[in-house]
Amino acid sequence: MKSIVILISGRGSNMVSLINAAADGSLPVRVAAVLSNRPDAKGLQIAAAAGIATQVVDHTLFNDRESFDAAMTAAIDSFSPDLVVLAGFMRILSDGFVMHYVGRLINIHPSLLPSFPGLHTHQRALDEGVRIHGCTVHFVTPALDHGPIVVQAAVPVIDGDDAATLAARVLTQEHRIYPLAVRWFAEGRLRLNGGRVELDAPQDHASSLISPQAAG
Ligand code: NHR
Ligand code: GAR
Repeated sequence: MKSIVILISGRGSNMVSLINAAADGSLPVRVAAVLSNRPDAKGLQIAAAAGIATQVVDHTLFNDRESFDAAMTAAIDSFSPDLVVLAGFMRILSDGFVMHYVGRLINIHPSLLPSFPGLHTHQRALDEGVRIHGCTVHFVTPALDHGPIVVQAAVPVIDGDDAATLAARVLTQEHRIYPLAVRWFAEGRLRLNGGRVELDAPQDHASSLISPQAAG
């Protein structure tokens, strides 16, 4: 079975959705470890309680991004994962880190990329007056939040929304599409082709999911 390492910085609800899916058999991967750059990340206790190895690489103890990334790489590689999964991980990663994991590093981002890369996506979506918002799973490339898109889910923006209500609506969809994307990876069905992701043998999934282009 393929194994994954999950990187978090905080609450870890996306991490929980992956751990639960792996536990109930709907996601055929082993969660080898959960790593955090913050010692106080709530998700660390949840992972440990689930019997998963946890490790902290505290970014405040490093002088620069490169040395933090080198320590993070060493910690990750000690578990030999097939896939590295960013789940609410809040540190921008250096080009060297990203290239070390090319094709096996994914992120979930709380907007419909390429709209709203970076931080504070829900408030920015409200400020722009968009009617449709959502989330994106993408392969990570050196260009922040611009890697090939694996799957997206859309939600409506509803009158009276604030950043918190909108974030909660998006988060529900994040918890659906991240296990789905990791499953597709584990099944070997994702192919990178000219900066786009193709999904081999597409099968039924909910209509709110905008799936990658089906491979021939
Ligand atoms: N690294 C690379 N090279 N490429 C990507 O696409 C990445 C990445 C690292 C993280 C997640 C991303 C998101 O989904 C992600 C994608 C953090 C920041 C940020 O500005 C931006 C985007 C993302 C994650 N972080 C600040 C920094 O200086 C710190 C913010 C904080 O600690 O609260 O690193 O949105
Ligand atoms: C999620 O909404 C995730 O998409 C977002 O932070 C939240 C983490 O929640 N990620 C980013 O903003 C990355 N910069 P979680 O810790 O409960 O999974």
